[in-house]
Amino acid sequence: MSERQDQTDGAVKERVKAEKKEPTLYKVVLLNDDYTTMEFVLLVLEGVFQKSPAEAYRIMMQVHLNGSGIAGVYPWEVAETKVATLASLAREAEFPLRAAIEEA
Ligand code: TYC
Repeated sequence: MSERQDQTDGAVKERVKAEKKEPTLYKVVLLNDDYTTMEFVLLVLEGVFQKSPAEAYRIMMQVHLNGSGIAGVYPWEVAETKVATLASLAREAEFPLRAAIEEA
C-alpha cells in the first residue's frame, strides 16, 4: 500500500469514530402555575425554545391541562442556558413560570 493511501485510511477511521459519540441529552420540562399568562408561555416557547406557533400552543396546553410538558431535549449546556433565559424573562415579567431539567 502506498504511503498516501495509508494516510487516507487513517483519516477516514478517525472521522467514523468521532460520529459514534452520543452526547447525553436532557429534557427541559415546563411546569404549570396559576399566574403566568398563556400568552407569555407562548412567547417563551417560540422565542427561547424555537417552537412554531402551533407547536408552542400544543406544549402550552399540555402543561396547562396536565401540569408539565417537554419544551425541548438538548445537551446539558444548552438545556441549562435555555432554563436560565426562561427564568430571567419570567423574573423580568414578574411571572412565577419555572422549568426543570431531567435526563432524557
Ligand atoms: N395555567 C396558566 C393559566 O391558566 C397557563 C400556563 C401554561 C402557565 C403553561 C404555565 O407552563 C405554563 N394562565
